[in-house]
Amino acid sequence: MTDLVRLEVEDGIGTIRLDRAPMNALNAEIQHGLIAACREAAQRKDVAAVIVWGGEKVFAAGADIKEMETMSYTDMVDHSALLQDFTRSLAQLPKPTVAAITGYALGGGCEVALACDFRIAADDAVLGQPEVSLGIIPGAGGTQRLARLVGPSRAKDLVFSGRFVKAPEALAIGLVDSVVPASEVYESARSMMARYVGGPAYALRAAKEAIDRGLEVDLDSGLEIERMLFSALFATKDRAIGMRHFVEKGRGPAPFE
Ligand code: CO8
Repeated sequence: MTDLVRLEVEDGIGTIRLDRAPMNALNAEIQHGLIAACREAAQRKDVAAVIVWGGEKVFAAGADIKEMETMSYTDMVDHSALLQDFTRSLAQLPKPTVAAITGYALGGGCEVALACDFRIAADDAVLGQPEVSLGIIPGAGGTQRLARLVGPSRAKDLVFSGRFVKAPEALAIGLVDSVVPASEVYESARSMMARYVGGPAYALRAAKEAIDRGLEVDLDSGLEIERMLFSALFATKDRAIGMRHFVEKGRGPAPFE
């Protein structure tokens, strides 16, 4: 793993820390690093949930424009799969994830946030997909995940204009889930993820997969995905313990009681 992306684990929560001053510009090294960090977070039993965090000042100001500037079409044909793989590895991480957004989350930075399950933003955060101003479009899932999250017309407004969106508007349109004082972003993300530590990991994983895969298919196919995952959970200890606890005590076990 690169020093530019670290997985730090404490009390069951993994923090994927982007660390490339001054703006966490997402170069190829950071993209590979994020994939490796997601793989490690997915595999480690002591990680129940994941925060993506760029530090106190900035989440990420996008792909490294200086690295991209000299790339040709054929370079990008090879590289563009990596752009999508690194956000996909986050989107498919089989544990709850949250982006803790301070400062700028632009371009690829906004796309990293979009690949998380939830987004908590600082009150002075700024999000956006400004790629058109560079003569390109979002390339790490932004045209797809943004439209699914905020709807096609809002996504088109943001992508066509490339305008910067301040935290209150981001909250109003559903681009972020909550806005908190800048100094509290990381702690808010920790409190949110702490709910899942010690929880029924397979049920959470199945719930995430059913919702995310279901959104990509017609209703009947989605219901079939749900049915298979629902049935599979009857093979887990969590299911046996949870139901026994309810039958004996009249309620589900901690932490969801
Ligand atoms: N890439 C490379 N360097 C950057 C980037 C970037 N995205 N953003 C900022 N920097 C550098 C600046 O060049 C500057 O470097 P230096 O000190 O050497 O001159 C340093 O960071 C500080 O930046 P500023 O002086 O510009 O700081 P300001 O506070 O004045 O402005 C902004 C901050 C508004 C964030 C401004 O830097 C900016 O607009 N940055 C570019 C934002 C942008 O266009 N992002 C989209 C990039 S394209 C993209 O993400 C494509 C997505 C496709 C796939 C994604 C895969 C990862």
